[in-house]
Amino acid sequence: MEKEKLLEMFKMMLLIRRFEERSAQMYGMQKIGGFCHLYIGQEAVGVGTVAALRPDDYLISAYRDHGHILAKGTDPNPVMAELFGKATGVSKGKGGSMHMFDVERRFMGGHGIVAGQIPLATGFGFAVKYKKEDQVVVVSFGEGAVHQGAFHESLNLAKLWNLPVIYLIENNRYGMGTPLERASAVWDLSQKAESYGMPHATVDGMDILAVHDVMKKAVDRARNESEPTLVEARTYRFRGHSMSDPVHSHYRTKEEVEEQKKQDPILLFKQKLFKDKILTDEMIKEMEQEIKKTVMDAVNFAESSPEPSLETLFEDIYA
Ligand SMILES: Cc1ncc(C[n+]2csc(CCOP(=O)(O)OP(=O)(O)O)c2C)c(N)n1
Repeated sequence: MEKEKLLEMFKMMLLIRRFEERSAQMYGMQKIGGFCHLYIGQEAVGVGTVAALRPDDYLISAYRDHGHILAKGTDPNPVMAELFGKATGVSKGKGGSMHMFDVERRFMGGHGIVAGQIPLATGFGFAVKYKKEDQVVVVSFGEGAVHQGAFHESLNLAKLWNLPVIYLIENNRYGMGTPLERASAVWDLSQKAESYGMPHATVDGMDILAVHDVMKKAVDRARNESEPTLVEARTYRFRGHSMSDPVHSHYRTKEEVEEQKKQDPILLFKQKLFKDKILTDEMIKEMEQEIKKTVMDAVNFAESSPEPSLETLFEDIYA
């Protein structure tokens, strides 16, 4: 991969991390309300995936979606404004953290119902094939979603009709406070694809280049052969399930979280880029300064934006 692309990927991971750290601070100051699930620790999965896509490919995710929309290239200003519930937000301030959306960049949400986005992705895949187009659809979801019927129905149809969809499990080991071992009879989740005769792969979700490689193969298979793939990325979330869940809750130990932080995907990628002499301390310093400004500009933009007006209360809703 070219040096520029590697640096771009590194910078995107850093932007997502700093954006979310600031969001957490704004949440604490009650500038952001409602549900808010941070992606901190999982950035390599989203950024590595998007790096394997074309801009016109589709990405759709669950409620832990800030990283996905930023990785897809959406301006941080309307993303932060959405968190603040402002009219200038990507969903006009009516969706909030869980319901980011950017049709232009083919980011199709932001979905609050566990596994709700999986059949939608299958539908996008069907539409692409029906219209004889060549985009690829990636749907990201947590390991908790694998036990929903919608996952199994989707995989069956995707293989039956050979749809260009990649089902991406972001296995961060916990569905809220429930570890995978307490929820799943099978721990090797990509095996689930075997029931449907679908190709599958498992990847270290803390290693952005490994994620990119596996996704690239799946993307090529989807685009060139119209064949779906199930990918399990093994990752970890460093923060609580949502802003209402403390980092060190009763379901995991402080030691476990600290141990996992040694595998911080940003740290690992940084070490690799240093070793390959692509990145220097000076460059990181410059990036950090630029990102800090980008994030603060987004906060100021959100802060100074208007609330959605009362007249728009019944717009953009189905009833
Ligand atoms: C259908 C449905 N059931 C329950 C919930 C409540 N809920 C929200 S998040 C969550 C855990 C999901 O875990 P996972 O899919 O692994 O994703 P993660 O939060 O780890 O990213 C649950 C049970 C919901 N939103 N939707």
